Amino acid sequence: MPLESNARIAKELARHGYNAEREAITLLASAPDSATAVESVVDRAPDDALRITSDHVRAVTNDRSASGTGPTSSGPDPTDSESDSTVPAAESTHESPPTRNGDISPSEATKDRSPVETEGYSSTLRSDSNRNTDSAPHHDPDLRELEIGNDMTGRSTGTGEYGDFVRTFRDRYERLSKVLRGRVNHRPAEAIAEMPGGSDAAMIGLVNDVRSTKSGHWLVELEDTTGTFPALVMKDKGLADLVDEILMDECLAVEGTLADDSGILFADSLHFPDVPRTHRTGAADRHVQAALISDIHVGSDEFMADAWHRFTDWLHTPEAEPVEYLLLAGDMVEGVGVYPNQDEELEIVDIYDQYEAFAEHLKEVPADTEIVMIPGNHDAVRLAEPQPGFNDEIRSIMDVHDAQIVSNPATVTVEGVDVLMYHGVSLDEVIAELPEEKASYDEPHKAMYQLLKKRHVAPQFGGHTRVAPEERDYLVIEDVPDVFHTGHVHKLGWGKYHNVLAVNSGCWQAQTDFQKSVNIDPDAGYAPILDLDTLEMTVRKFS
Ligand code: D5M
Ligand code: FE
Ligand code: ZN
Repeated sequence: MPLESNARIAKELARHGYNAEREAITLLASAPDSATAVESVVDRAPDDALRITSDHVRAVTNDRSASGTGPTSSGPDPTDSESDSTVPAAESTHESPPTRNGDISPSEATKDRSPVETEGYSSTLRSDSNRNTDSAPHHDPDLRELEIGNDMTGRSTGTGEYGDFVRTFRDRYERLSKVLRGRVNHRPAEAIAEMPGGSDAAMIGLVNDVRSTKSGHWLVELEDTTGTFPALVMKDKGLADLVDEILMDECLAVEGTLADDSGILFADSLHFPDVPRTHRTGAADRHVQAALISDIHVGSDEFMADAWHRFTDWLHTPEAEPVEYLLLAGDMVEGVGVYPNQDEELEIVDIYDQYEAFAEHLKEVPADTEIVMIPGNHDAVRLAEPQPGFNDEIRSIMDVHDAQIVSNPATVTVEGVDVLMYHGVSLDEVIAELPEEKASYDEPHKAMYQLLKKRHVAPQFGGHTRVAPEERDYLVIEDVPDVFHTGHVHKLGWGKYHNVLAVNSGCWQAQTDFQKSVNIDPDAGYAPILDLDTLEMTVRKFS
């Protein structure tokens, strides 16, 4: 069996513990005798090399004259045969142009059309890699730009004391009220109570309480740094739709008229911090792409290894050449003790072994891919958000790829495109609390719109989403991102909200028993591919 594909060569090198540059693999694939070339490279790579570079390959191939032509059938690898049956047969060299999705409406994205633009890959790998040997654009690391923002790894100061909570909420209030200040002429709660009855007044505060009254109106109590003040939203004001969206502890502005005794504000309007409709997005100044994925769940019985291999195989094809970035939004491994009875569905029971296995899977990704990852609720870091980007022990296990490992949430600016990465635990809460049409598992991106509207990734405190107090509220969305990337709910969905592309990236884990019991049908084995120059998306299916 020849080593006839780039992907197979990558896998073979990974089996020997090596990562490889894409160019190195292309060179190996085009060697007259790929199998022998791979063997020689492995034999002769320096002991301390973690990745095979094109120089390593040239050192070997230049030693040998081009004595043979065409692929040879030597170098069988019995351990490698498993993946054969899972790779779609390569039948034609025709590459269908990926369909682009521009302004995708949310319903189009997940309901009215299949989200899948291209199935697997369709190119004949061997001939493509030959053809590409000379023309393959070299990845020039100098063209890359990747900057991390809002990373709190190593900066946790909270001790869980009362004062820490006060500081976090003050910071939330400060930064989000700033967003609202230009829109309403607000006064502190204390001052509003002193204003004459019947005055027009506005307040910005964190939602302290929201409940409906017997007569069908709503009482919304806001809190600022001076105190609390109640607002009454009458049912005939046409604000029901907005009231439906209110979550506890989020920052909100209310405008209205004070009652005669100045004890309550009759609301005329409600304002969320929101994203301006005029938000202008950044763009890369060359054609380059990022794969946005999450929820790999290595270690679970349901981890879809075959789909993962197909994905990483594809990354080695010429078609995936522009995919220079891989953004991973958490749940790298299945973890242990995350949910009741989870141990019954574990293939790997030790958390460190799970990360070792994950690292092996990561090695299949081309070595020159820039990787950024944040943790999720299944990962081995504290559950409370913001979650720091792993301890040194776990980092060293995952350190096969020079990945940037940062906190959840964090922002990544990739060649001018600001991507907000957040695992997404609060999406469960948004979906549970808001009406179906505003947020559902079938349209996870709509729940993401709500977080953008609130300019906070996890507004509610004390509920399903654990929040850790810190010196500042790292969960505030201070700067409007161009792309918002989450996972967690294991559903694929994307769409644009005020020019911001929201993408929930599905998973690599088939349906678990729990998911079956609650009718969650996961979208597993998809990779959304984002054009960083146009912000258009293509979703590829590997399952
Ligand atoms: O969660 C994947 C999705 O499934 C997310 O929406 C939560 C939900 N989920 C999964 N297992 C459970 C249990 N046992 N209880 C409650 N909700 C659950 P992930 O955390 O990525 O596995
Ligand atoms: Fe998950
Ligand atoms: Zn999760």
